Amino acid sequence: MRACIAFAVILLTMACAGWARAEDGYDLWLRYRPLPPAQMKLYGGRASQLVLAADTPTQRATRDELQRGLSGLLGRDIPLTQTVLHDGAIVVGTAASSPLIARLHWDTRNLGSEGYLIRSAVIDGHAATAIVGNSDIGALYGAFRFLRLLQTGQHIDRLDLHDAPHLTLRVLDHWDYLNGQVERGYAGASIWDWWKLPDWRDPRYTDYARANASIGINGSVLNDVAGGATILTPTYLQKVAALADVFRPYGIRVYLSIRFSAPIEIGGLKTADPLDPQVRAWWRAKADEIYRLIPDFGGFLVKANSEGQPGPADYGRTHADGANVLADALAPHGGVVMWRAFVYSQANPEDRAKQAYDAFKPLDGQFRANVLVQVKNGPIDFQPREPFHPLFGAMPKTPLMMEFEITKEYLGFATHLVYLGPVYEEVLSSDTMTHGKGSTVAKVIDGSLEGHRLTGMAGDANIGTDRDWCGSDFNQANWYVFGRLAWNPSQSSRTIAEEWVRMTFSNDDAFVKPVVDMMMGSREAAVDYMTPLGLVHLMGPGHHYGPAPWDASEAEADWRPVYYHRADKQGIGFDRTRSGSDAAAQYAPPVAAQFSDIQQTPERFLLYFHHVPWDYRMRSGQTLWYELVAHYAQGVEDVKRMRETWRGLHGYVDEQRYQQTASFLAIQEKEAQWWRDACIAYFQSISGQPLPPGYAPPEHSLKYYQSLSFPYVPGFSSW
Ligand code: BDP
Repeated sequence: MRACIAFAVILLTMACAGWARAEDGYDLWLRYRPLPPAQMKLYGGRASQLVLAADTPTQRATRDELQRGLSGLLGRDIPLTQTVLHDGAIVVGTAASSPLIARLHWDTRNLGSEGYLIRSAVIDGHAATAIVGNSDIGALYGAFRFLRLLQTGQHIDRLDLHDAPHLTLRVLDHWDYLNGQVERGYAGASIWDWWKLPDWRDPRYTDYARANASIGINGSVLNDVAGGATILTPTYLQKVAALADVFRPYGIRVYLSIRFSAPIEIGGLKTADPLDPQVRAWWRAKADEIYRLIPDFGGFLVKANSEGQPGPADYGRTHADGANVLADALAPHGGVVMWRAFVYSQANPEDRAKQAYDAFKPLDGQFRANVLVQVKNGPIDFQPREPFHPLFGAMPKTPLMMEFEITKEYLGFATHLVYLGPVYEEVLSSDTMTHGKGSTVAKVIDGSLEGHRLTGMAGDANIGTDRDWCGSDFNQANWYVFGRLAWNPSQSSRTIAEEWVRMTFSNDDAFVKPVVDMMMGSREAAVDYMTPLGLVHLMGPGHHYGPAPWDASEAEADWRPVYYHRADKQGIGFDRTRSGSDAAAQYAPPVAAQFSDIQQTPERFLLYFHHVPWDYRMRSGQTLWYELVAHYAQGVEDVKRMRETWRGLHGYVDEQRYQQTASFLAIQEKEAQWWRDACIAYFQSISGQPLPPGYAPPEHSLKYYQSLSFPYVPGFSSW
């Protein structure tokens, strides 16, 4: 009896500790805090023993994760055995590693090399759960899924589920420099301690790998696309190899961004011309050197001939020539090239929105089989809202890889609560119509529409040395949803948000529902207070902090907000129809027709495609000017509501995370108001229109907003 009471006290203490103990966010969604007692009891009988070989590094990682997770969630250690001793065994592995699993003779052909199945079964006369993959990595993914079932309060009896990734490459792109700075990073410095590598392997690298594996990310590009060539020198390749060693058990390959002119800078050659035999030989030798150190090296990511980067055009060669020389060097080793289509040049007077399509579409069919062209979600540059990129569906012979931005460069940096799931889902579910109705972007990138086997999605990471990794608790959701959508781009971002909230904060429905609603509405709020109705690129010059729709200070025309909104006395918006740049014509005919016709264009893209008179009648019956003001005001109202929602949730989460979110929401409200006021003040100065009745005038004069300057904005310097 005394033992029972003691046990109950321990359970209670642990449950309370899980609720009350301050948390710093380090554990991400892998918190494994004790479940409520009722749930613990429910699961207890189903998780009493772990049957798992631990002979390989991945098997050991799987064992460690299950032991950590189950003991944390259930409040007791789960013994590890090699045979099933009683009911409640969890049998994990592959047919090759586990005779028990081999004896089940389950058909695992549709799981591929990374999929898994989780099934309730009777094994050796005992009720058990089997987590099975065709590879150790598949089993590891299954183990994370099993833990997620517990974390999110699902039933685990009568399980029969299987899953496999829809995309081959699920990659984080780190914009990290070797000096520790992170381009557009708002969560501290780079987590790669290049100086101390390869000798010091920070345990954080393992936690990074665990977090990625838990959501199926299987690649990491370690350095920024605009970095130098030093990463390819022998000293740095040793460091890269050390990281690869840490990541390998978790199924994560390393990739490197390379500088196209590396053969000159570190190779001593006079040219980097991709058709020069010496250059070709240099890249081959470099690839051989890398693979000697890192046998499973993933490949190269390249930003060429864009924003000042060198590239094949410097030698009169095409992007295909440039990509292919690298592809040929990597091919014998199984590596790939991810060649970015984020290409535009100020020397080109054409609408920037058109330039990537113009440069790449004619090259369809000219890339080697191990090249993916990596395309940003929209034609401009990760704006709060853009239509999908017209290249999706327009290069059927080339695998196109999606690039999303996870770091919130254009969506409020670290502090604004903006869940990016709806940004990603909106683009992935867009119908390109390139192969008839239903040709969604998701089907282009998962290869099903055009028959590609090599497929991928990249996300520009929001990770840094902050304890919470991402600069705020809610930013972690953006890393999470990216990984989950890279696994299967047809999933619902709401479902993923719910999963994340349950794991990160609480399983209590009274908390989950309002928080998920708040997250789902947060992106539209940001669009409203920043760039409503299809506006883009109104942010401050260079650092991209705050509103500056008036700005024309940048040397390059298409870095200036005024280039994008084109507001004048008559109206506002960029005419991308036939009477303007005709960028709309880059879409498949039915989509082009829709975007070219002001009546048919969805109002969320109105000013992206049309220059519209201020007194134009919107679908609501109000004028464009009225609606513009109303959207700006709505954005601020929405943030106020988000704050109220959060205020009502005090007590459901630990104080530390509660308070930080509350403070960040206050910053968001202040900055949303600033965006609203500055934009209305500016556009009013152009339109000359009176404010619609009921809308408060901006707090300050336009001059005041224009006078603000921000010399030390994070994530940006003149490095
Ligand atoms: C822009 C960022 C810049 C990146 C660039 C890119 O402002 O820092 O280098 O994208 O993706 O949005 O190359």
